[in-house]
Amino acid sequence: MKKAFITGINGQDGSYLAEYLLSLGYEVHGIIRRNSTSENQQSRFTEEVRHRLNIHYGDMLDQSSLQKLLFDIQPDEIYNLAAQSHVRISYDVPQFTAQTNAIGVLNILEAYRISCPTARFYQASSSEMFGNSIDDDGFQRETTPLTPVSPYGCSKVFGYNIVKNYRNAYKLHACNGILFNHESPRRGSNFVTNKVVKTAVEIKLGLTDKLELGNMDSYRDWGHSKDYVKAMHMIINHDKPDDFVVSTMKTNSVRDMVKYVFAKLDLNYEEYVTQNDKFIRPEELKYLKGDSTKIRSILGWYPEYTFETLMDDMINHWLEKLK
Ligand code: F7E
Repeated sequence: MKKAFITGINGQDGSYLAEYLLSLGYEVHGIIRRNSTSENQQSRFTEEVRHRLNIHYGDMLDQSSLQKLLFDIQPDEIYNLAAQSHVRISYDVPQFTAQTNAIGVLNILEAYRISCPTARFYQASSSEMFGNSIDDDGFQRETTPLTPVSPYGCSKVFGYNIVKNYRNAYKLHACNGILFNHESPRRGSNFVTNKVVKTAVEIKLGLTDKLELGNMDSYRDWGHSKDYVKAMHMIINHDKPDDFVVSTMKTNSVRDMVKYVFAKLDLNYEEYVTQNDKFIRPEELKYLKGDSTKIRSILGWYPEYTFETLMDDMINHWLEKLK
């Protein structure tokens, strides 16, 4: 039985990945941080799944806990998904973001190098690292320059680079997935997709009558988290440690997304949506469209969900939950 160790196991991706690896027969371990409200700590899992997981207390900022856990567990695969993952909030807590997303990666790499160097390592790198770099054909890909435009993006560039450095310097099987935006019903509702879908359903059900957003003219390449955790597993299981972009190769603006969701609910978005400057970022990343030809041709990964079926899945989830 293969053993996996997941940081960020209770996040959107961590929870789907844990369920996917359990379905493949893995023994799954993960760390959670100690919070005073313990009921929220494994909230994305059903009772049944929770009983099949091995959850430990740990923290990306506490290298000794990571080193001891990796030594005791001796995992075959380590997935580093833990992060302060909200881009706008990275302006509110820039140092915490850098500690967790940059130094945290170094902490777990050191723990891995010392405790279980024959394991394989996956780092959750992000399209936010590209900032406003776009290749001439309108895509970002593995070779596009990294010019981050947020504390979050800057912290992720460090994580990406230190993984490559450790791969080359210590001959570790360490790889990066450069994932474009990926969403699901489990997405936190302060990210734009779930905020829009949840509020639109609330409007439909008469529970609220307005939706305040920031910049509606930025473009994102949105896929489904369920597809993207399968890409993580393929990347770590490839013979050669390497870096891959994961994306749908399509882009939509926030406005396109809002229009689609409101129209699905027979609502005219213009009657409900206003702009509130508090959701505008000090510097905006305007446009993302990922070229995932490399992972498609080398590993045979393809997304099953489209932008539309992703949004439909989220709409159905909230309709069922709020009705
Ligand atoms: O914003 C605009 C906002 O917060 C998307 C994370 O998973 O993907 C995610 O980062 C866009 C931005 O995601 C609101 O300005 C407008 O242009 O959903 P988001 P993100 O910043 O792209 C990358 C790949 C990651 O790695 C990150 O961890 O939507 N927008 N109005 C808004 N965004 C939010 N959150 N709230 C609004 O009211």
